[in-house]
Amino acid sequence: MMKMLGAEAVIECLRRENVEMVFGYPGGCVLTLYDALYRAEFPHILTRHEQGAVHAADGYARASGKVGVCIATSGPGGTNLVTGIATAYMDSIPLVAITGQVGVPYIGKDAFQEADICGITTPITKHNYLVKKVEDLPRVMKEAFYIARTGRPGPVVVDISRDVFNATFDFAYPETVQMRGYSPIFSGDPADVEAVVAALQQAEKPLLFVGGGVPLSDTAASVRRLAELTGFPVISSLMGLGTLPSSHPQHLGMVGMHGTYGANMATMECDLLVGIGVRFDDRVTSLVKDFAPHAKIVHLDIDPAEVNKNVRADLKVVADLRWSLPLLCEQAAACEWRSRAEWLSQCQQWNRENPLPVADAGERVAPHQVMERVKAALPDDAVIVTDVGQHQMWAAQHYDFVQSRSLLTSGGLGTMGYGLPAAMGAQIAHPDKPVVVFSGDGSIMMNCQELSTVADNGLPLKIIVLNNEVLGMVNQWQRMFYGKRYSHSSTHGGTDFVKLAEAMGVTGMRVSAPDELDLVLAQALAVEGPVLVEVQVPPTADVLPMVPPGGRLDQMVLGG
Ligand SMILES: Cc1ncc(C[n+]2csc(CCOP(=O)(O)OP(=O)(O)O)c2C)c(N)n1
Ligand SMILES: [Mg+2]
Repeated sequence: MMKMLGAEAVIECLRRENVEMVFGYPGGCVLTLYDALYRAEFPHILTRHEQGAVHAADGYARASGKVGVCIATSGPGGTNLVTGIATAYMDSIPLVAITGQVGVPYIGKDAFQEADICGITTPITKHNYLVKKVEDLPRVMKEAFYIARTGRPGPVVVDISRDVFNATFDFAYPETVQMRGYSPIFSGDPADVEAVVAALQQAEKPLLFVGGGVPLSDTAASVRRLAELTGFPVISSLMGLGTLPSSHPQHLGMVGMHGTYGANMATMECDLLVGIGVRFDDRVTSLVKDFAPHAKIVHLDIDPAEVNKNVRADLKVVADLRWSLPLLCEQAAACEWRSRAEWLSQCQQWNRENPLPVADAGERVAPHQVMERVKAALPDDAVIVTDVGQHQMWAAQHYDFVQSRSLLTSGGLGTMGYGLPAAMGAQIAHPDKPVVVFSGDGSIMMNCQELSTVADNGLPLKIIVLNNEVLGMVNQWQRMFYGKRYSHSSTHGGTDFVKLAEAMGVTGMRVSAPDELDLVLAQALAVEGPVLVEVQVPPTADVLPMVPPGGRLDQMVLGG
């Protein structure tokens, strides 16, 4: 037992949880906490907006596999976290967000800077807590970290009254967690795995489908082993990219709205689809009734609520992939696998005959070229972080991700403004790896204040802004589905991104013609500190293929 202030206890809890960095922004209700941070010299990065802090914690978590932590004050501090918490929730990212709350007697009185952050975040957190008694603090913090990282990971909010920070008590950190109503599973039923192996054996046209659960559970090596043992083709959701490199002969690429021809056709033609850590998002399935119409569906997931949520499953294995995949591999290794070479070569042929269409860029730089040249200039362990829009899809299509956790992107919520702050977190997690952001002229503006944080902390990010002077993805939909009525989707090229970078203390560079690309990229990568490179790309390039909304996966628009 140690006597300490509630504020000091929070920091002690972070130490006990082996937290190495927190991202935050101070204010009235967390002043005592910040005073304790000052005295304890606990590692903390001051962002320029609370949304920056929460995305940074998220990027840190995605890159490292550890729990990300952010801090904000009550009221507007807490509400500024909301988009980031929802982003993390949709992609199952382990986060603990600590918010200050007004004094206990003031709660519910519309006190200055009061917002019901637990009420607001209930639908977008795995769990949340309001702490009104200092004695509850150690148990709540212990539970918060436990809930965030175990089972299907997710964000947890701990809302702490300022009175708790200011109270003194006898601190003791619990050794274990005991909660009624929460017991995350690890193992499943071995009989379910046997049934899956039997189905794999029988299928004529099997297809493995990997999603975000694979990087989250660090099981890419098992997926690869299963693929290579069986010889089955593999497709990936946006969140599963990096599980198998695009260059792997069995990997057909991304499936869904902007998926490859091969991945989408294979989905339509397969007779067995094995979903591994996926949630059958509508960007993958399009209309569910037309999704994988000939296939028996197998679903491997840790969350029983995912099974039969969007797509009915014929077979399921509800367990941690760290349990089910090794067992599946073990049993697969003991089987004879008859050749599916004909099926695999059919899948490969689809991709060969219909490669990803590339835009004609005219005088400007073609977006796919940006992805390919950046890839060529970077090592395989570089971390790529994207914003949301066309540039995100071009990165997913044309950058060859060869390692798990090498693509950080807001898949579920599609949050513009995610990229730059998430990359700060990734760079903190991996100080020695190159971290590159692909952003757009729209997205970068949503958290461009964080350029100042990047410069202040000397984070050597390389930020590549694909400037098409439009909210390109919106513009594309208006071009394709709204009679070219470009309602409020142009940014009119009004921003000088080089000057913006320089104003924030970040080196700015510009690429305005294709022949400058390699040279400027080399110059940017040679700079030790942060660099923003604006690349001028054409305003009317489309992301293709595209499955029009409501269409079937085999009804892709391929070109023109
Ligand atoms: C916070 C937020 N607001 C609105 C949208 C809707 N939206 C999706 S993509 C997009 C355009 C993105 O523009 P930009 O960052 O320039 O990327 P581009 O598509 O041009 O590559 C918009 C507005 C969103 N995803 N997120
Ligand atoms: Mg744009």
